[in-house]
Amino acid sequence: MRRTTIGLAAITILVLAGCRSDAADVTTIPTTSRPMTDESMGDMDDHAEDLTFGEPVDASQADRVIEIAAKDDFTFTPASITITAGEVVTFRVTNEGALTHDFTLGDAELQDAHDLEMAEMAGMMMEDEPNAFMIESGKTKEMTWHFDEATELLIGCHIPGHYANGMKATITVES
Ligand SMILES: [Cu+2]
Repeated sequence: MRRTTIGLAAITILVLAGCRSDAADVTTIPTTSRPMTDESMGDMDDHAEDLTFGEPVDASQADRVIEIAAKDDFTFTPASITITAGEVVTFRVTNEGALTHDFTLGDAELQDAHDLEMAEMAGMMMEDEPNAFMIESGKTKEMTWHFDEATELLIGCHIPGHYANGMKATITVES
């Protein structure tokens, strides 16, 4: 019970404060690259409750890998991706620019909300979340996601100014 209470409190802080790293100190949000303990899975489930477009899963379950490049001209390459509902996809994202970029998976509403939060943080580094991470210049990070139903999603970069400059890619999940 105690862990559940702490988890809910952490989620509330995250929702109110966006991606503040001090909130993440309360409950470390796991990435798919970390080992899955019962506790980290529980926390991931708590946080993923708000996400309506599938769920993060372990990289070993991936049906395929999609390589994505993030660049300083505010583009993701490829700019559009088609996925079939039910697929598990690993996004392998390489920052080919000199700037830090962000990779956030979500629908348009989530992207808009996240962009406001990141603007308020004025470029602070944030902890990885199940559906979002920051990537430093030259680095590669992975996210593995189970897409469970047909929908229209976006990948967005929310380093202040980048999303407004068009740093996004579309994901069409077909039935
Ligand atoms: Cu960017």
